[in-house]
Amino acid sequence: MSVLVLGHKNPDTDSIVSAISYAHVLKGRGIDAKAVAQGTPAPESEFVLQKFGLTAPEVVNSVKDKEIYLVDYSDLAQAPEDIKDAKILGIVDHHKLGDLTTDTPLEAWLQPYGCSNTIIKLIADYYKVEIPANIAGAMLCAILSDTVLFKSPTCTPFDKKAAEELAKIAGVSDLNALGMEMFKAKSNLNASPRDLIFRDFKDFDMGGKKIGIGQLELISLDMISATLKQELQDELNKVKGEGRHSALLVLTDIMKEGSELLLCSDDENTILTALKGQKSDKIWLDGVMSRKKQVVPPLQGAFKA
Ligand SMILES: [Mn+2]
Repeated sequence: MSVLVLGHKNPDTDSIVSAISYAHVLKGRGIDAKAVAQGTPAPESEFVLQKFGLTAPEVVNSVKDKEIYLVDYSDLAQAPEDIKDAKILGIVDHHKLGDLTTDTPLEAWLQPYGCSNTIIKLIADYYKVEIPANIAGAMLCAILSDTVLFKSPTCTPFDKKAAEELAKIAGVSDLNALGMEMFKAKSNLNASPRDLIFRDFKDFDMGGKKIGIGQLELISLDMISATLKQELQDELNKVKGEGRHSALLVLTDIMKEGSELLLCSDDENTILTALKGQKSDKIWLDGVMSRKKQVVPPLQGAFKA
């Protein structure tokens, strides 16, 4: 039986591609591994898979009695419901350390880099596993996506170096052009307000409060009409009502390098203070591009029990 390589819920490009690239590296190490995912690819990931001729990982919702490697998360809230009945063999991640625990020793590769695929490139180099051109191209896209074309404050020199090396393997010469093509695919708003909110959405436990944060990265926020914005706010209010203390939607403008915040919360003031946002006709967070580095940590701090 193959071991499974599995990213987080509401998979983004890094999560989908990490499963594929890490399964490849594990195979190179003699481990029979299979990439799976907790959902179908979003438009950006679909573009990446198609561009480099890769197949979407099979969707898996249960991991009971399976041996698994986790990529791009270590939070229980991001894992399948029955993860406690699985054997976790290893983790590759670049987020804050989550609340998963294991019964047995595991292999953990955690680094504060901009992308899980940057870490996977280092693991491939460490074990001298060659990366084929198509997987290298997808890994490059994951780095460009997670670091927002190297503009996010999460980006490190390791991400740039890995991206350059992967671009060489993939035969990509213009990283910026590839990135813009990918973000154009990502800026697809042709979905229901609910699907847009949940396209890249994560629930966090902050001092016992369930706080859900979605993010949409767009080439320009001018793409969002006043009507759509109102529909997103109405839907967000419903999402908050589904057992959450707060629901946030971070609308990131890639070119302006900042985000507009939509919010529904039992305690708006604490959130606005933590994020240094001011409520006027809209909440603009200048320079905020990264949920994991600029949104989650101040909120965790504000809601610490
Ligand atoms: Mn990631």
